[in-house]
Amino acid sequence: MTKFEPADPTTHFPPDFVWGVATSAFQIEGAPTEDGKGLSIWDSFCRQPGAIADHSNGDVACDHYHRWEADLDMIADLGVDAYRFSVSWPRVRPSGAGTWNEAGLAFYERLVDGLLARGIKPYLTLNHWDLPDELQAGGGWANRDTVHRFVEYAQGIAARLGDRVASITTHNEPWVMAVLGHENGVFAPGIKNRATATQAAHHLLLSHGMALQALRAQGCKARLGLVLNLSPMHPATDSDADQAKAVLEDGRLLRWYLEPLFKARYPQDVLDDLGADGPQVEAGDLQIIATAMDFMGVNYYSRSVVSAAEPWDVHSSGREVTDMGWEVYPEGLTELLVRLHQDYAVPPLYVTENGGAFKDRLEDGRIHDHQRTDYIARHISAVAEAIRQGVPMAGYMVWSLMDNFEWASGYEKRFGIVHVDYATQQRTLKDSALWYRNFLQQRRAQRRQRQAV
Ligand code: IFM
Repeated sequence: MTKFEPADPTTHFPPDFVWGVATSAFQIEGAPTEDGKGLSIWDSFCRQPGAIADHSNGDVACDHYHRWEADLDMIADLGVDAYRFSVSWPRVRPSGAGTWNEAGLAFYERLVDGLLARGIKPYLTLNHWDLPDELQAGGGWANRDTVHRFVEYAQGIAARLGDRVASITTHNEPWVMAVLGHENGVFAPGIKNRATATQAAHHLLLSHGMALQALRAQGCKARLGLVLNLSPMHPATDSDADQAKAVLEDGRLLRWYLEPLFKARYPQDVLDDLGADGPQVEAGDLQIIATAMDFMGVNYYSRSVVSAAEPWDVHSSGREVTDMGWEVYPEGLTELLVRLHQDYAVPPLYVTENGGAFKDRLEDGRIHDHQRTDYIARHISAVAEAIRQGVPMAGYMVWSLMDNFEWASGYEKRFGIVHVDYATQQRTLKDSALWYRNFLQQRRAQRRQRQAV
């Protein structure tokens, strides 16, 4: 049973508010070399001993490359307005440069047309982390050339699909690619160097701004934006040390991206902290990064609690946590959205990812995932509260449509509202999916009633 009743779906959300579900290419597609696809940095990273908790890889994942039609029927059955997915860059341009792969392009064309035929808006992401491996051999995101290869890729996809997709997101979560991929080395490409990470972050932002300008110049009709992973940073205590640490961490996760995007500058406190590890920025880069977006996506899962001494132990705090060990903290989503609205000239905002990994049990063909349902309902209410406080919210998307390859955690963590049996590839709607479908049905019914009065 849901512990927390969500906000009234009709009164709190604008009529054109978009409800969706989200996935990404590497996490669901499989078929890593089929029909001419090239390898990505994640294909290679999975082969590094110890990189993935359960020693798995994306070779099969949810086999979506072969099951896409049934998956689209399943999405339509949920009654959502939109499906957020990503294009695999090495599937459409195997080396990241040079020849395009027609079979790969045709796959995404079928996917987009299939969504439209089912009345679902396609929300396309260009880069959800699976950089072509050959570009990594040349330095990847740390090399400024990759910026230009990305712009070419964006132009090619927009020329092919830009007339049919509702939106194009350049990058999903640049912080994750830069910091987890290049500083901590726990994600592909597995580099551990802070200066490399900072340079990669700058090139990701630069390529975003350049792509926006290039796509607008070619007359792309889709709405253009970027998706950031953001969390409020709370000091563990009132001590000066904890508060100072929280400000710096806020700089590294939030302001490092928000300040260049909306104020054409990097935050000085973070630059000071980076010292010689700061990025090489050429004249004009920051103005390009600050190119106006049509929308921005926020991926929210939890807050961060920061301590200058010991890392804060969420488990001994008594707070509810997900299977990822992330605190369930819906009020942080309202806090974050209100802050974005107050501190920056943000365009319409989407929550482009929100959801929880929990240990699911299949019982008599059902998955009673009350915690996930509760998590989603409470976060939807947090969005409603942000709207009430004046934040220009445009949509909300559950992460994820279905269980999938959760990066370094492999298949051990399940985020889906649809259960995937990886042995048989059978999909089963969890109770959270049934709840979401019912919530959306109610919203439609109530809207019809109001219109009739
Ligand atoms: O699975 C990921 C997704 O690819 C990016 N955002 C966070 C999710 C959960 O970890």
